[in-house]
Amino acid sequence: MQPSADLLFDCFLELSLGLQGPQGPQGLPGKVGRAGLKGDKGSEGTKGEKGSSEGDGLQQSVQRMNEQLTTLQDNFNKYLKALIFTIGKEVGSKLFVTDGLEYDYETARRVCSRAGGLVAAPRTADENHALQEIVSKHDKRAFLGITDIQIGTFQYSTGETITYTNWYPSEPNNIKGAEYCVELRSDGKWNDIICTKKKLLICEF
Ligand code: GN1
Ligand code: CA
Repeated sequence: MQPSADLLFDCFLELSLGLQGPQGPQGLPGKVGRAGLKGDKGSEGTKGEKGSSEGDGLQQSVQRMNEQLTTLQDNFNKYLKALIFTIGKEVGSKLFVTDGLEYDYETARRVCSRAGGLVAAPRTADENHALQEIVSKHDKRAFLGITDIQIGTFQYSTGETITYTNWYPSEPNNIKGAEYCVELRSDGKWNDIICTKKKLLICEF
């Protein structure tokens, strides 16, 4: 898979810096006003700082900002690599992350939401494969962010009807009419399951 750390970095940067554009250049000085009446002699002022031309100052600021950006990008890439290596997978612009623990579906939803993500829901075979690798590594089946609690049709937690499936043969079988959630097995196949069972948490960001 082609890593998309650059894309994530762009998002990170945009969030860090806000959506405001860069500050514009300084305006031209105004016209010189008419001379006023002569005033009293003032007291002696404090000594000013050594002067430098405006152009030099601006160039130095840009250079400093470029150095800071390079450091920021290097650090971000390092943390992302460490994160993916230990607790997650990156597929396209999605990052799948687990805390290695098991929860019932409602708790899983709350935990992912509080972290700013969603319970992982694969929309492609590549995403499904990345999730399967996490499930295999932890040797625990995981909940997917897909349910048919609402209307009897499987939906993502966003409310959209699912567009990709990978059901195990004869699933979903809705045993006892009570299997409204979906688990991902270590073979990558899906099974509908009772939502109150505890399954591995994987969030997507
Ligand atoms: C069965 O055995 P297991 O956990 O792989 C069942 C599923 C049920 C599940 C409930 C073929 O799967 O449909 O959801 O138990 N599989 C079959 O725990 O009946
Ligand atoms: Ca089932």
